[in-house]
Amino acid sequence: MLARLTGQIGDIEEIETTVRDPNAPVLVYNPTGKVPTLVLDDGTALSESLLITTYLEERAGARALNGRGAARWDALGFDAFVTATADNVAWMFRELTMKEADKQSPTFLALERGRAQRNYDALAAAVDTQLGAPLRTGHLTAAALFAFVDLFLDGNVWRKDRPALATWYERFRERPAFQETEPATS
Ligand SMILES: N[C@@H](CCC(=O)N[C@@H](CS)C(=O)NCC(=O)O)C(=O)O
Repeated sequence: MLARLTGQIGDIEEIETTVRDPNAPVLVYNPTGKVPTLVLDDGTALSESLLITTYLEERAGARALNGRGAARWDALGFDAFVTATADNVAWMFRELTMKEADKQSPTFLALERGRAQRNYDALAAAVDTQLGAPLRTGHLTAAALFAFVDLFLDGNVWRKDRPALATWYERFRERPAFQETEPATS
């Protein structure tokens, strides 16, 4: 999304890959097998979304979203919070999908569900602050988080009692950059 929104997508070759697969094409570049991975012209492989978006932001120059100085740190701090929320949700997803029901840890799931609810509350409060501000990278991360929860978990878990947050996401989904990168539903 960021490459599209900052006019850099034409400079990037997009390569489809599988994940959690010993033959995944991404393993040629990144031993973790994680997506996204951004490979630079000199072969340097960047892993972790926040690092990749920080690189693209620097490369975008005047088209960068996060501003400069204190505004940039505010935007990056918010993005890092949303990124951590997405990582926590991904742990929960793995516990639920990669273990038999009787092997799952109720303690772990209760802790992660509590953490997710706190973070969704903070995101709902941010509709009037960071999410309400001009477009910045944390908005992209939040939209990706909600798309993931809707697709793989239960969208009601973050929408319930948070109508302004749900409306924020519906508006974001109208962006072509979101629609062109939306995860496949089948
Ligand atoms: N913290 C990472 C998370 C990346 C991540 O977990 N991506 C998933 C997307 S499906 C993945 O590549 N999973 C493959 C695996 O767990 O082996 C980021 O922000 O880039």
